[in-house]
Amino acid sequence: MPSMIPSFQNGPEASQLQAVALVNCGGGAFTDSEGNEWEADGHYQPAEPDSLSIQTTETILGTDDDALYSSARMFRRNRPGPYLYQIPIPAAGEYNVTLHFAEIDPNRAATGRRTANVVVEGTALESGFDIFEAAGGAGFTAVTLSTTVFANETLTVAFEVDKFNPIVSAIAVHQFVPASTAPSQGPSLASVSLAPSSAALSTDPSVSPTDSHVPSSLPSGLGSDFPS
Ligand SMILES: [Ca+2]
Repeated sequence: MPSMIPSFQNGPEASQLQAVALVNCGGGAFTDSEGNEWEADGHYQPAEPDSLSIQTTETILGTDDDALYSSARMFRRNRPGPYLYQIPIPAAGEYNVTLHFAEIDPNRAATGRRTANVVVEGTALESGFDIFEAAGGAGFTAVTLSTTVFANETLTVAFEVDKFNPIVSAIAVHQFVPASTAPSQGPSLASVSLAPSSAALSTDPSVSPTDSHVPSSLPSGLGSDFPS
């Protein structure tokens, strides 16, 4: 895959992020506005119908890539877990993981109506993560969480039920590549907010430095309901 994020500083030496896996949870393969190629949903458990793909036709705010967020994998809380993505990676090492979310069910478009613990490689990234709240109190709005973890063979993202059914819109896994050996050309993945100067980084004091929220502010209209 061509994805590169130029000029990312990883400690004293410059490095770049190269896509290892870009998964469009709940949706099909597509190429985003930056030319990154996302694969169709996969690597998840439990299989359908214990988890479901949900979709909306509403516009998604806070992104140029509505298609990434207008579909989501929904894990049904009353079906057997655990609720996981297990994504193959090429080698043991450090990986950047960015999880993409948007609340696309209008019945969940209020604070506290859908919360989940988000666990990456066994470490809690967020407890009681509330997509709607993270988006500044807005549905149909793109939000991301990012972290860097060490992983070997597979990278596991787990969703633990807190309130209602966990959902996730997309998962991006990037590896760090020294700038001196990285390809010099390639589109950036604009939705991954890693640049220290990014104005999109959250100022929420409850968010740890390894996380980033990218909220927008406008609510949206009605959509369809989804099964539980
Ligand atoms: Ca999706």
